[in-house]
Amino acid sequence: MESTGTNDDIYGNFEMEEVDKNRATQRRNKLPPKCGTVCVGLLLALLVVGNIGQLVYHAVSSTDREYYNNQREELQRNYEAKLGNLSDEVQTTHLIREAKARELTQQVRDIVTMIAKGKNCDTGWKKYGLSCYFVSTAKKNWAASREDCKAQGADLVVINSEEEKDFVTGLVNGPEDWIGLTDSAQEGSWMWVDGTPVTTTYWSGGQPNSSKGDQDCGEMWKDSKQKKGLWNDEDCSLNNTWICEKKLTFE
Ligand SMILES: [Ca+2]
Ligand SMILES: [Ca+2]
Ligand SMILES: [Ca+2]
Repeated sequence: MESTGTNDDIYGNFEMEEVDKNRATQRRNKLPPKCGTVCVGLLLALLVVGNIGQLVYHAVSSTDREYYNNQREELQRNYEAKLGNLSDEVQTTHLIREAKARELTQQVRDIVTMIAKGKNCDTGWKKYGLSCYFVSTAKKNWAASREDCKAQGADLVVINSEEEKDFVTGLVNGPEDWIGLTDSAQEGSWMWVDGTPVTTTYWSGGQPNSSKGDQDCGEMWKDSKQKKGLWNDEDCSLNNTWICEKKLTFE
C-alpha cells in the first residue's frame, strides 16, 4: 500500500509538471507571432514619423522667418520712404521760406528806393541813383579829405559800378581827385573805405605802381582824354581835391 501511495505521488508530481509545461507552452503560444520584427518595424515607423515632424517643424520655422523678414524689410522700406518724403517736405518748406524772405527783402528795398528817389540832395551835392556826391574845390591830403566827407555825413566815394564810375568821372574837378580807395592796411590789397574789397578796377595803364614805394591812396585822373576817370595810386600826403558820396536814406 505504501509503495502504491508512493507511486501515486510520483505519478501525481509527474502529471503536475506536465500540466505546468503545457500551461507555459500555451502562454508562449498566446504571444503575437514574430513580435521582434513587428516591434522593430514600429520603432522604425516612429523614427520616420519623428523625422518628418522635425522636417515639418523646420519648414514651418523657415517659412515664418521668411515671412517676418519680408515684413521687416517692407516696414524698413516704408520707413525710409516716409523719411525721404519728410525730408523733401522740410527741404521744400525751407526753400519756400527762403524765396518768401527774398521776395519780402526785395519789396522792402523797392519801397526804400521809391522813397529815396523822391528825396533831393543837399545844396552843392549832385544826385545819382540813391547817392549824393560832393566835389571839393579845396585841396587836402587823403585822410583829411576823408574827414571832411565824414563831417558831412558822407565818405570818400566808393565806385560800385561802371555807370557810377562814368557819372563820377563827369564830376572830377582834377587834375586828381581822391576817392575812397586805399591799400594802406596791406600793400597791394586795395580796399574801399566801406570795407568792401575792390573787385572791378579802372587803373590807368601801369598803375598801381607804388612809385617810390609809398603810394597807398587812390585817385581819379582828369589830365587827358585817355586817362580821364582812370585810377592811380598816389602818395597819401599830397593835397588833392576829393569826391564824397552820401547815400540817400528815407528817414
Ligand atoms: Ca557808390
Ligand atoms: Ca601801395
Ligand atoms: Ca601810381
